[in-house]
Amino acid sequence: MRDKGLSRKEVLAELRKFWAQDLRYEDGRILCSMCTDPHRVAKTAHSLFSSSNLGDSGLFLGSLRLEKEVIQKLAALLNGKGSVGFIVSGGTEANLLALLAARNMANVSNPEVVLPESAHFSFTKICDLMGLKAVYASLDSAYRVVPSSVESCITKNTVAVVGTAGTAELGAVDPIDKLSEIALDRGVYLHVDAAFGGLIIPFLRDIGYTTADFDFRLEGVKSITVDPHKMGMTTIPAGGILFRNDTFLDYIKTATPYLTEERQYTFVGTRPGASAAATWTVFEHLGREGFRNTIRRCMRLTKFLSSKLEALGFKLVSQPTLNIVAFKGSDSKLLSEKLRQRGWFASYIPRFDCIRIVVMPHLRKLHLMAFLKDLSEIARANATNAAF
Ligand code: 0PR
Repeated sequence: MRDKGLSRKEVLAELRKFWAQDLRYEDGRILCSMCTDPHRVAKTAHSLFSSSNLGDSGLFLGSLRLEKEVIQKLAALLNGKGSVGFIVSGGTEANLLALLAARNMANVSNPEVVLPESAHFSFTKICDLMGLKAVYASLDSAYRVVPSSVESCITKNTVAVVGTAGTAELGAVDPIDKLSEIALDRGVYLHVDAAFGGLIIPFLRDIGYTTADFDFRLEGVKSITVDPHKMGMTTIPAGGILFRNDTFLDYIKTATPYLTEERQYTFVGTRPGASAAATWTVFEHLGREGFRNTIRRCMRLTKFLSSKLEALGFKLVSQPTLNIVAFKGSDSKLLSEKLRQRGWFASYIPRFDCIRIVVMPHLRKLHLMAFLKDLSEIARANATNAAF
């Protein structure tokens, strides 16, 4: 640290140099992210609550109320009448809290968790951290977990089954209704990772798409991850964990004897009230109507992109269920590198040897048209060496 500080003007000028090196969502080059430019009202709310710490919530009662209201709104969206939960650092922490509750409830000596092969990598971290053995169930031709495979993975050591409503790689939605039946039948905890899909699927139904149940309407579902910092258009960090009811909280609580609250339920101690405030503000400002409109637009663009890609001769890995398009060229890895050279950040997904584009709210049709133009130029330029 320098001995004598810079003036406000000087330091901010220095800071802007770093800022200039970051990509901007609004430039439309970020095609690989599940985060997006937060809504303007979220940024305002975030800065207003920048000093609030929900880790000592007795000091920040307004923030605590905002968190409770946000959780109630999410619970209503996910049909959870008595649901309780927290705004946490992200999907990783939310999934961690769910498996912590499940493991502590089951209290077996060699705990195992049944995961779809498509489960997010956060579960790898969680299993490592918690000493859980991951047992992987296979996928069907649409990349959804096969219920009979899940069933055959369950043993007396299984503490939880996980299903995903909107996989990170393809946006696939597992048959949660079937998993719920299995979980009830075998007396196993079912957690749904709807980090991405949880703020999409409820609105898809409203705008005329047919979607299967994935939420607390299904008896077997004990907890759901749903992240406002993904399709909730709020500021980072804002993950969400919801439990079916408050009995689950007993299994994740930690005594905090000298704080204004006697216990904490989250993994992170000091945690931003700004996350709850920003999320509350977006929800109140946009309402269901605003979410429906945003999702309608993202889905239209998803359709536009996927049909243009097919017309260019690329193969879709699967028909998009959510606003994620995954496609293959004959050398997808090389193609993604060529795209990067032209300033496009699309993910290369090794598991499916494909390129993934997440059609987030910051993307406009003109961005996708520019992307398609570059893509077809790359494909044409390389047609002679049959790389694409
Ligand atoms: N579960 C699912 C289904 C997810 O998609 C993700 C993240 C998580 C859990 C973990 O959430 P956190 O990252 O909030 O802890 N999915 C994105 C992904 O892996 C995260 C992401 C976001 C990646 C923005 C890149 C990026 O630019 O693709």
